[in-house]
Amino acid sequence: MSSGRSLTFLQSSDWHLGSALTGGGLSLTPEVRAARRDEVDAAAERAVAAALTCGADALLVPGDLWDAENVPAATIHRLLEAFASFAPRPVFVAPGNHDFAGAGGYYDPALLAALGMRPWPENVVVFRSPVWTAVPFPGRDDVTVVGRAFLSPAAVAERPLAPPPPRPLTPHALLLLHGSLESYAGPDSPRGTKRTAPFSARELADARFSWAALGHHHHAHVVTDDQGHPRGAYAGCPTGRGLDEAGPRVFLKVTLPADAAPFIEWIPADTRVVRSVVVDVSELEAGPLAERVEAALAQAGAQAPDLVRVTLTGTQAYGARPADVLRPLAARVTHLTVRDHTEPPAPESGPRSAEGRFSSDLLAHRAAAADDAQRRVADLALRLGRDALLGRPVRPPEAEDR
Ligand SMILES: [Mn+2]
Repeated sequence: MSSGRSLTFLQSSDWHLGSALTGGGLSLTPEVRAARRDEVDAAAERAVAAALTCGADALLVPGDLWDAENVPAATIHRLLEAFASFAPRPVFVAPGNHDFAGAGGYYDPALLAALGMRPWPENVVVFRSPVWTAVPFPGRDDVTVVGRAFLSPAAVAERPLAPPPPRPLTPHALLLLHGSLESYAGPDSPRGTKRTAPFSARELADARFSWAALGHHHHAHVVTDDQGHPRGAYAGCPTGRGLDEAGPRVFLKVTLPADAAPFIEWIPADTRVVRSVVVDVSELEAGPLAERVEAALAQAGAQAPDLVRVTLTGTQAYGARPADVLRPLAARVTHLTVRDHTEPPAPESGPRSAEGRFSSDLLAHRAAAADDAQRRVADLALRLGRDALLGRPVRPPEAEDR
């Protein structure tokens, strides 16, 4: 099946436009959260710009374009305008479990008309049926695209590739699939309710498509066959929304040569990186503690635009005040939250002093704690109680986003 022509496309999915960004473990301030929401909502614009820049023939979007049914119409308008700006090049969309294509949703032309919104652009092909459907690629009779839609947010137990849809006879055959690769091992790997429409790497290779654009999981992951050739990939979500989406975010530029294996290039998709940095600060006083954390940030590659959570571990030197001494470091990045998971230091005084008895009581309490939360309460009581007993200022720590 020699095609004689190569095909290049950009792949991206799981934009989750309209995400609230209220969780994620970063304790974002209202200002940073608002800025980040706007960046999440700009994913389609960034994807289209990247596709144009790299000369892609098409944009493939295998699902979860928006986060929930109730995202604002303005967010969808922005998406439709971005897609329209890619015309006449085609965009192929396979709705996922978040942006499911049920009646009365944003994929329904009747809803857009009823809201007085612009229609879906003519260059966008949306797979609106839950049944595998094959469509031609405008202007390329050597390419066929196959996809399907989720019609509800409910987890799907059936295996979408057992059996697979028929492999079109054109030289290039693209598959858009939103579902859980069973061997995916990212931080959001398939378990519980996140697993939907499961399939194996073997099933994917056996379907014999030229390429499978995969959506659902949020970290980039390439699926290879027994020969080590890439057969498909998750591009992952292009805008890190929390610590489960830490690390660089990418769009995939995929080239299908006429007669060779697919070729993948990783295109930066985000202007910021969400980072989790863990630092052992055992026995470090104020100055050295700040230096240690600063060095850890530098080693992690933290840059000014980044959103960072630092977790302190080890034993905390008495009176180290990490929250205070680390405050100046916040200026190094756009957002810094510090989580103090240090253990209390050994008691300073003998058991005869009030402080010594207080400490050994609290340490016993801590040892008997049923869970982490109780242990943290005991740690805090110990720290604050000692300050009170010794006549030092008692300052409670900052609230944590858990
Ligand atoms: Mn998703």
